[in-house]
Amino acid sequence: MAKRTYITTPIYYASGFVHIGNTYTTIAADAIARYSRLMGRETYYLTGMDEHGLKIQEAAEKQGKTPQQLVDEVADNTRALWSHLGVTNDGFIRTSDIQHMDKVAELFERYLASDDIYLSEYTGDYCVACEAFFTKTQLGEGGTCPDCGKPTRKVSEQSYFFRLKKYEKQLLDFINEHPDFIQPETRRNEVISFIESGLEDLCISRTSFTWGVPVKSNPKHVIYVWLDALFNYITALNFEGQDDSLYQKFWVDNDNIYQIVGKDILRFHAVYWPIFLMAANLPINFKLYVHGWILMKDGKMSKSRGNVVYPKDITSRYGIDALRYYLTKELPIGNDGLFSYERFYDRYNSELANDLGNLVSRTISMINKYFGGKIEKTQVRTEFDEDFENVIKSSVKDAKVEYEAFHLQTALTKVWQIISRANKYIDETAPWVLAKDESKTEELKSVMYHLAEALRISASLLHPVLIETTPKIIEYLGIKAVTNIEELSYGYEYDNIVANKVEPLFKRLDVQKELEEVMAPKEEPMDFKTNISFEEFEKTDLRIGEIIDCKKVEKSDKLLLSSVKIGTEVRQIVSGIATKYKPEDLIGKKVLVVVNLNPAKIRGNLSSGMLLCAGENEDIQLIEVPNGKSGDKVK
Ligand code: ME8
Repeated sequence: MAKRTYITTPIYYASGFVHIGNTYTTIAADAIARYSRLMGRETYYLTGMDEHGLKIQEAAEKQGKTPQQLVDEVADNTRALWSHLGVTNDGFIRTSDIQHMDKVAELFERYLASDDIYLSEYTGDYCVACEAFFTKTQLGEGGTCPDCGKPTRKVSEQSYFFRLKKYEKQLLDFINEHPDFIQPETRRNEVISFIESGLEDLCISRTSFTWGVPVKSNPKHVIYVWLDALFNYITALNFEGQDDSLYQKFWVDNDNIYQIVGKDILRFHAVYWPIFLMAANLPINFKLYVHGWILMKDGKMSKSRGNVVYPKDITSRYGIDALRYYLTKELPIGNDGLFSYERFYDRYNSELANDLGNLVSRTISMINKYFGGKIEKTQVRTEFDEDFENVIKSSVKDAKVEYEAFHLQTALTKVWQIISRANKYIDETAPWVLAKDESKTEELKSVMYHLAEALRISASLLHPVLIETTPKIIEYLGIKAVTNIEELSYGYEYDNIVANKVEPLFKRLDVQKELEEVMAPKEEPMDFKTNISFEEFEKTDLRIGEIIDCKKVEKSDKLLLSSVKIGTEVRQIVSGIATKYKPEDLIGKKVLVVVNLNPAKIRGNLSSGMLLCAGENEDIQLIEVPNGKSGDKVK
């Protein structure tokens, strides 16, 4: 098949901002995409957002937003973050894209027609955090979710079901015939035993909330968020669209497809996804690469534990490459890794500042000092040169094999063999001693040449991960940017002068000082939105309104439904402020209202405007204008 690569990350829930865990997957996939392009392969890298489901509907309600407002905000934020981190995704799919939703709705009807989906009654337990159904036997202690440990909810409603059971044997056969379908092996074995324990038909629609893709032929049902989400991998390629060339090229006529997922969503990708494809007669050429978790010292990262680290916490102090390096170096194949600032500083100082940074600055300054910046090949060899060359050559080969297999940690280790060997080579050859003896000039030349080669080759291989540092190394060497590493052979002919001055690539950190500053209570950086023009601001119609009636929204802990008098008009407005305010406390208050927002339905109630508040959750404060006149404009 053709030389091309399709690489995907999971699409992240748009219920909140992504943290360094999701960032791991995105950066790791980016490294593969960049590697693949450097290997001369046509590459398509897809990431995106999972925007439907109860989890997002409830998160929006909690913040007094419509789900669409929330997902727009999170998608904008995430897109900007990926761009800040240098992520080279070609596509960014959002499941609220109409073209995606239409295709999912159509596929559902096809499954109905082929009798892969049938209507029945569901009674069971549902975990909103994982958007997953569980049978009694699967539940954890006290009816909790076996995956995340949170309480589940009893659900009893009419539902559509997908005939998973029917495909049990076909899936097992497929996995047995394709030994590299799920990697690493331990995950493959988990999947096999899960299937062998027997599949149950999957509840594939919900009627108790509305934020999702409605079933065309029965719109009171919304399609289960995982059926909706999994198809992103092909709707993003314009599957069955007018021009489906991307789909044909990257999904059909391609056997180099990396679907990268965390171990938490293995079952969805290794069982449901291939079965959905089998039932629709669509090709399964992909391989699943399953990685572990980045854990914190106190376990899983979670908002409730207050231990979440966001990418900008790191990049704002230490730069993008330090984060990209730490994350890719941290996760061993098949296991979990750890994030702690102590470990981060340790790696930063020893691997980036010492091993790599010092090698670069020592080498460039020696080439300047001894040869006026010129790097020359020579016939004379030192006794260490042969071993040195061999280490480089075999490390190049090995690093490439590891990259191909998505073993990023090992790929970096292989490159570090070159870096460590080069540092040792400096000690062995002692260039400062050779420099004192004129008869050793040719040997010294050879040493400089070999060190330059070590730098050029390491920088080329580190390109997929260290995106800001490696171009600097190449620039210091004074050679052309690296655009291809297919033929990365020893023996480059340098006909240039190296940079005459080198800035340290990574400044050594004072660990104690850093820890004190990082652990000090944080002032949140002001996350201002981008500027708008005065005309754009003027489009917002802000008025003073008086709350004349208020009650709780049924079956919701967070929402209040207010009648607000704005001049001569009375508007009904839903706000997510019930955790802070009782309805009776609000009556008579004069508040600020945005009156020209498009009306939205929140929990079945039409909301025609928005009450302005400051703060969030328990700290939320309505903005009051006690002496204002109802209906007055606010400018
Ligand atoms: O599961 N360490 O989205 P999600 C490493 N929407 N990786 C981590 C991580 C951690 N601590 N935390 C998260 C969903 N991840 C669904 C996916 S796909 C059709 C739908 C990464 O926002 C890891 O890749 O919960 C994990 O699988 C993914 O983020 C889960 O992201």
